[in-house]
Amino acid sequence: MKKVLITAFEPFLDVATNSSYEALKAVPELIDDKQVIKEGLPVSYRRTPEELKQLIEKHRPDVVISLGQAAGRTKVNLERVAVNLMDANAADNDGLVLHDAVIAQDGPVGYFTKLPVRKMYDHAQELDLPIDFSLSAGGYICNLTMYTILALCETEYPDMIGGFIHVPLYDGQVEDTSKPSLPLNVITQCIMEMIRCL
Ligand code: PCA
Repeated sequence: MKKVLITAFEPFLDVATNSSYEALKAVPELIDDKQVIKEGLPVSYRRTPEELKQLIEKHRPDVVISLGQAAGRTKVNLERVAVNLMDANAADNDGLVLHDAVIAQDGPVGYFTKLPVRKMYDHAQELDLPIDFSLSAGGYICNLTMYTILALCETEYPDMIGGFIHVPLYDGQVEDTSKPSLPLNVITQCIMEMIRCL
């Protein structure tokens, strides 16, 4: 049976919940022939990479996908690339703000995901699910997490593949209904169908 580690983040900034975490809660632990292991991650430049490494070491998954919340996005986004950069105006949950900082001094400028994102996208189109590609996971903790996963796949775990999926806010999180959001169960369904493609 294929082992799939899925992580989601704790809340950050001024939103009391994190849509990635809320959506992941409802994902079953068995999808077809895949065992789904669900874990939470902090929103911290300093702590997140180490916690992620420990989770991978503990579970030894075949696939690792991290989920993160992206306010302002209208669809679930399959991230294609992680870049070697930490740069965001927002502070992390430890109060740290970083600009123009590299993740890995001697690391490559970026990594492409090896997740079957085209297959995932086509599957989503067939089911009429709100899913699209994205060429940037930003410069904050989500990009750092994706870069950390892909660096581990490249170096220590050559048989593992991984990537990152950004999800919009869910309906209950936005008071101003002109701001983009999706029903929470639709976000959960998107995640489940993406796991089915592995
Ligand atoms: N989203 C942030 C970090 C945690 C999360 O859920 C991001 O897009 O970087």
